[in-house]
Amino acid sequence: MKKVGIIMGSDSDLPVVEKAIDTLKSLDIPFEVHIYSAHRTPVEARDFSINARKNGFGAIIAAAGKAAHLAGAIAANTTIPVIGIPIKSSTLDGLDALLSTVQMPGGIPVATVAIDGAQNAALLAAQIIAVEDADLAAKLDAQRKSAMETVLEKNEKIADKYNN
Ligand code: RP5
Repeated sequence: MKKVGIIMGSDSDLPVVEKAIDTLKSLDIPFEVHIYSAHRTPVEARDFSINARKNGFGAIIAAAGKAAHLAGAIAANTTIPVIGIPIKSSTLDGLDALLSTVQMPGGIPVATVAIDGAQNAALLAAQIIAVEDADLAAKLDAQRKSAMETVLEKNEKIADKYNN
């Protein structure tokens, strides 16, 4: 199975990024985690992305806050799908990171999830890997079904409480 690369701009992003790690673990998807910054370690971020395909990655998650160029800088050097997580780590509550990540110019796509949306980033990476992996696709379908059943159980409880 292809690996997912998880890159964060700083170790201060880890509390959010851990949700992506946990989600990939729950699906038995192999991954690598690194701290590379578009601004503080641009050479390492570039080297990772240039070599990502030959190193067996099928999707890359890039999490960064503030002037969050990490996802775009990685996407500039690979055609492997890049998913950006804008991190809420500043006085602007993540809106700065959201706009920096989502507003990519034409030609270099970054799939941007919600501010601190680490779980969805991991699920989207899993769905990308699952295009060529039927077992993983079945696991994702089962997870969706279980989540749907949980909501329907809650619906029954709330209906019992208020609709009689
Ligand atoms: C960004 O700046 C990082 O991704 C982090 O969200 C933010 C703050 O980094 P630290 O100053 O906490 O290392 O590059």
